[in-house]
Amino acid sequence: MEAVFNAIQKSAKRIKEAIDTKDVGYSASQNSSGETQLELDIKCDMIIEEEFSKIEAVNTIASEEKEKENILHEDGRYFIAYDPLDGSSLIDVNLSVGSIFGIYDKGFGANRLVAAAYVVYGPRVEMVFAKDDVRLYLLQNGEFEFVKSVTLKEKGKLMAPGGTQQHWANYHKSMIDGFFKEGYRLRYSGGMVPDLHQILLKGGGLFSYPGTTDKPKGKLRRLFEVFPFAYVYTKAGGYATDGKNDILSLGFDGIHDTTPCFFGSKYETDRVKEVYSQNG
Ligand code: AFP
Repeated sequence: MEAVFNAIQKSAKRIKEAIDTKDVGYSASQNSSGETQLELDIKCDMIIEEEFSKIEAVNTIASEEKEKENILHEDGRYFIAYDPLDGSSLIDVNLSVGSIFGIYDKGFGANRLVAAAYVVYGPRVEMVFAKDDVRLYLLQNGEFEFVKSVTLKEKGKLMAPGGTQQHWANYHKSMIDGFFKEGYRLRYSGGMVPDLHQILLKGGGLFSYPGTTDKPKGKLRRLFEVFPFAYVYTKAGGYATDGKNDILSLGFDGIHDTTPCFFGSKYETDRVKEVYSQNG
């Protein structure tokens, strides 16, 4: 695991350099979700693949940017699913973006997660690594330095409601309105890494990306985005649900499968479960 942790750090430093130096142009290819890939997405994907290729413990990698998984070392135990540059459409407006990693043992699946990590490229570069607990690191003078362990409070103050409101279910809209009536403040940038990072570091709240009439299975991908953040939030003392089930109990159909998802502290996620068990 130490080697995987180091590879993530090396990748993050190289990605930060690529973000700072590379021209952002559009490539001709499309990823499996049909989005036009930014050259930078491809560059970041290659960086991570290169770093994991050097580690014998890494059996297979699956990238949000590639249609299929890729076997690296048949005798390795770790299966790693990653989103190399989540929120990359925010780069050209200079908002924060991130990389997400789910580290799975001997095969993919939420119940096989043994660690998860993400990196935020913002005014500063920070990394959160979750294994037994959740730890925050800051990139300073070329090295990631441990800052502190992170835990969520029982109840927070921030609300990050994703998905097109026009397509929300009525009960979902009433639930979100209810939180705002209780005094929650809106914090939504359109990048799940900085949005979830903010809620985590400020002690709690709710990030939601529900199933909607246009996207009944939500937008966010299970293996690359949802399972890793569910692991981080759960280890920090919070919870992640698809509305009814614990995210970490879910299966998946294909590596690009998506799911509705809600991440937060206990108070807010209990409310989600209550509302969704009575509706939908
Ligand atoms: P991009 O990588 O295409 O910018 O998408 C980012 C993302 O997957 C995730 O980071 C956000 O939480 C979510 O999309 C935002 O989606 P909406 O634009 O529908 O709110």
